[in-house]
Amino acid sequence: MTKPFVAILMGSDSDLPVMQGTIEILKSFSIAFEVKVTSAHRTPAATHAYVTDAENRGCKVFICAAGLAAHLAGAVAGITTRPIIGVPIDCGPLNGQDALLSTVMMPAGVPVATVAIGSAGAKNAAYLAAQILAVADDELAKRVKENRAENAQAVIAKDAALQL
Ligand code: RP5
Repeated sequence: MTKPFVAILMGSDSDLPVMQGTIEILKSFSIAFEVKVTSAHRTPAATHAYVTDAENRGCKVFICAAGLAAHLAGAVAGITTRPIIGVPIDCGPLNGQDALLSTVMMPAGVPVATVAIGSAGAKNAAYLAAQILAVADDELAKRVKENRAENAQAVIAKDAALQL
């Protein structure tokens, strides 16, 4: 029996501050995860080996974050048929526009579900992974729905507290 988990891959440890948002949200849903620094360009063989091994050990969703010429999510999509969520990191002179296009513009047949550039995308990657896993996990689906309701309540409370 393998234990289901989410793998968070990032091209560099410099991506970690943004990807803390992913980690915190997966923790809040009690979703098991692993974090791996591995690069499509700098360590292609290690990336391939990790993805194959992680899938064999029960990885259900891969979240891949990279900046600049961000090919990590696409490279991982070419290795596994598990769902891939790509997070473009907002670093470098183009502030993540380069990473967004590199991540999202995949050829047909090798999809990457690409989220927004930077911290909102990092958080949405975790929410999206939770929603994917929740399709086959009623307890998790309940937690996801409760979280959505709590977030709505927080907005309503902020509106009520507005002092103009
Ligand atoms: C990408 O290059 C990484 O994902 C990172 O966003 C960017 C810069 O990496 P470092 O030079 O900071 O290691 O591959």
